[in-house]
Amino acid sequence: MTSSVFVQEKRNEVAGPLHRPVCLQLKAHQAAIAAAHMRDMFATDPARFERFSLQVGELLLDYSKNRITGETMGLLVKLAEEADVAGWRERMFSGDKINNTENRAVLHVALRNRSNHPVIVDGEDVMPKVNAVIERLGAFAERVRSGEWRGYTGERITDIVNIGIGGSDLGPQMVYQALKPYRHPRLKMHFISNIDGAHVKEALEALNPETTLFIVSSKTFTTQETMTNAHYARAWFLAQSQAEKHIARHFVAVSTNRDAVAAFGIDPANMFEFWDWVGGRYSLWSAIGLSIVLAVGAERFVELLEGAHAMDEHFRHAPLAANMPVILALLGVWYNNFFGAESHAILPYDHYLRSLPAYLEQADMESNGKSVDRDGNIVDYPTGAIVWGATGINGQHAFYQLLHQGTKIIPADFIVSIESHTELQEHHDILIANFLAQTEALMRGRTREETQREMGLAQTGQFVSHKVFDGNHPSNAILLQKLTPHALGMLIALYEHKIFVEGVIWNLNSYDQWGVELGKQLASRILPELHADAPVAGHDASTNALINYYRRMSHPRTGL
Ligand code: G6Q
Repeated sequence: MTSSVFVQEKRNEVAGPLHRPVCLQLKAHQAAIAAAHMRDMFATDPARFERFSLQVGELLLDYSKNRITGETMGLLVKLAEEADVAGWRERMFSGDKINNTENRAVLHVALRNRSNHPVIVDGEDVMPKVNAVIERLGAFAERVRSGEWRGYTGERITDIVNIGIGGSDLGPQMVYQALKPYRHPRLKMHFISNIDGAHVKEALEALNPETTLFIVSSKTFTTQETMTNAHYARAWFLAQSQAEKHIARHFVAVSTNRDAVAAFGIDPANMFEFWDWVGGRYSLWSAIGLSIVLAVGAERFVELLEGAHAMDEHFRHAPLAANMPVILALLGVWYNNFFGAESHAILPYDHYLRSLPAYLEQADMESNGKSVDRDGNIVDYPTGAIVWGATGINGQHAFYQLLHQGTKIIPADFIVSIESHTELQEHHDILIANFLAQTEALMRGRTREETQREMGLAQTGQFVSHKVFDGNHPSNAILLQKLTPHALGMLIALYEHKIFVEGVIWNLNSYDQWGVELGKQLASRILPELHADAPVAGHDASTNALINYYRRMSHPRTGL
């Protein structure tokens, strides 16, 4: 049996969550409103903004520039009810093992459970150990920040290098960048993730081993890229310090794997732990956030946790129809499954949020980029969107052409802060004006008549069609009062829960990532073959030829 026949047979067995009666209603409703233009929806409903916007703490979500009506939202909320979003939400918060393929609870919410009510995993309340680690992180960071913690020659620490990848890199790096205005003035952060030697080499070139502290961040402490970079950093450090006893002052670890940390030579007293119920891409709230605590201090880190907790509370208790993460998720499903949208753009109008798109690419696509549902059935409906983006203002001068006049439907989130961290008010006003103009332009477009009138183009010969904007392109606007640790915590948690709700509706396990395994396995097979004596023949013709080409062509460099 070929695999494609197998897929076909499995498909036929599956009814799937997108075959619910409410989905048929949604399908019919989509067909009925597909041709409706948002500019008409606004024209006929002066209260559209009030109806389709929501404030939670210092976050305002305006979702009125979407191709929705009151009926759309009613049906989508019904879909959320039928998918039992409320039940799954409670299962997550109460520590049920909803990550079924790894038999794990999913409790990043416990890491920021500032109200401290017990969260039970395997009969044990995890809150005391969560709180103990937050205390330890804060105490350690304070010693480094105050200058009490010194390097082996008695110098203050000036540079901190986080070595990690994926979830052990993207979250802390994004948050550090976002909270730069709050950073310690004398501590510089560096993040090394890439196995390309250029990354570690370039980063260390500028550093002094006497004043550098390394955080080896790895949940498993077996990740090849991280461990290779960590061993290189260790050798770099020893080349100058000359004594293993000094490692303890310059290397700390964040991991769940105590034995591997000790084997690396890091004093287990300098290991900060977390637990298997924290997924990598949801781990910035855990000890993986040590670089954040070092940069902004324990107090600010707690404010970040408090912000996330505020969003957790909203998500847990607000009715589905007035629940910010649920609304974002339902809109995601609406475009993904009923309009055939393939991607979703994240467009921060905030220099400090420039790494948010990369962070959300992982958070979303590693969670919901799946074609098998939680029960092992192959799905017959689209799941996770392709998430992408960049800072909005730069995008305007680059890829926005396609958003405005391309043939694809690309729902987009526009994110901005009302108060800037700089005093450059003129810059900020221009930024805000562009933020507002873009969502307006995407929604309204510009008709042929308007184009001719506004541009003084009388005839079709003057490329009028090229200058017309169809509009009707959906967007959300998310406004933060200011990019504080609290607001950032809320924003990240908002997206985490959006991803969760979409996963529930698609009946996915959003918390495993089996799709990253095959490549790792093949790479470990190929690695020794790169320098094999005889030509390699065990792969397909392309892979064999490429390995052998590399063997031949890299000889001059390696001297073989
Ligand atoms: C995230 C993934 C993945 C992981 C990295 C690093 O959810 O699991 O990105 O974070 O592979 O893993 P370690 O922390 O174990 O080194």
